[in-house]
Amino acid sequence: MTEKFVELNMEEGIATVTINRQKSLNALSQEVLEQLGQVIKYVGQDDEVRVVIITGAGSKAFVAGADIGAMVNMTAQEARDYSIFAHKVFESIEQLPKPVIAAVNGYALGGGNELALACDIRVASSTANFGQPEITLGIIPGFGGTQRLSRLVGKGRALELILTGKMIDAKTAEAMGLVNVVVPPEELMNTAKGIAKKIAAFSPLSITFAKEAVNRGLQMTLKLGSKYEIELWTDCFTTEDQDIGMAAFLNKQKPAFKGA
Ligand code: DAK
Repeated sequence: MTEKFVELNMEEGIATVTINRQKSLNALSQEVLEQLGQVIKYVGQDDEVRVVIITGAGSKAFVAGADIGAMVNMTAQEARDYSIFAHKVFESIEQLPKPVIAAVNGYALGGGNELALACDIRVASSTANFGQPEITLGIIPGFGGTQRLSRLVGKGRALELILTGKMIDAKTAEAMGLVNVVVPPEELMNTAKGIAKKIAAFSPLSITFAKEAVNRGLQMTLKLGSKYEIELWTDCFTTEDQDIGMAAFLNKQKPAFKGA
């Protein structure tokens, strides 16, 4: 029987996905990636799920990278296939019509940092460390790091991390915009869940539109992105939730969004 490396826990509309392969610091083998892809597909289709949190098991690592043992003897073709597959899984996270929060509990290196980058918001434990150490292995980031890191923190900072392979602590990651917030380890999951609950109370439709406008807009010129925003903003006015939200404000009440 295949070992289970990705666990799913549902609570009040929040799906917590835990990568659990602690003997290798939760490194991303093909099996882990496959299971992660399946779980992301599942939570995407489950209407009960409003927000997803991805974390790593244990206190040491979020994900310490792609599995070096599995890559050591790869041919170029196998490496290409592995990278294409990982890109598909990470794109499914980025394009999920629900927000995804990375709760980074420890090392987020290589593919681990790239996984956090594919999420929408990153909350980190003060004990977490970040880096793209691929250069030390004679390769480059291959799960989206050269693209998403530079878009998030800027070209200079991204290249500094990618070209030196150095590790940075959580506070440094926060200062460069790689991480949204840093908290003590014991507060990590509660902080991530607090953000998730806040988001889950809003209209899932406007949440989806907002995520899509930002993510797809970043692939476009400002002019085309602005046009795309106009379309999605217009779509908001076809929803019941827009009526509910604005009427509640005017009546000084709390809105009870329906997701319709
Ligand atoms: N893969 C496999 N095993 C790993 C691992 C990894 N990435 N990271 C850690 N482990 C394993 C260690 O080998 C060790 O196993 P045992 O010796 O106990 O059997 C166990 O986890 C505990 O690790 P350590 O003993 O090393 O623990 P320490 O506290 O001393 O050090 C560390 C923690 C995170 C600093 C260290 O383990 C470390 O430097 N790990 C490697 C981090 C790293 O370089 N990560 C980047 C991986 S490369 C591609 C697409 C994408 C990528 C590559 C190619 N294609 C185009 C195909 C992405 C690549 C990466 O992510």
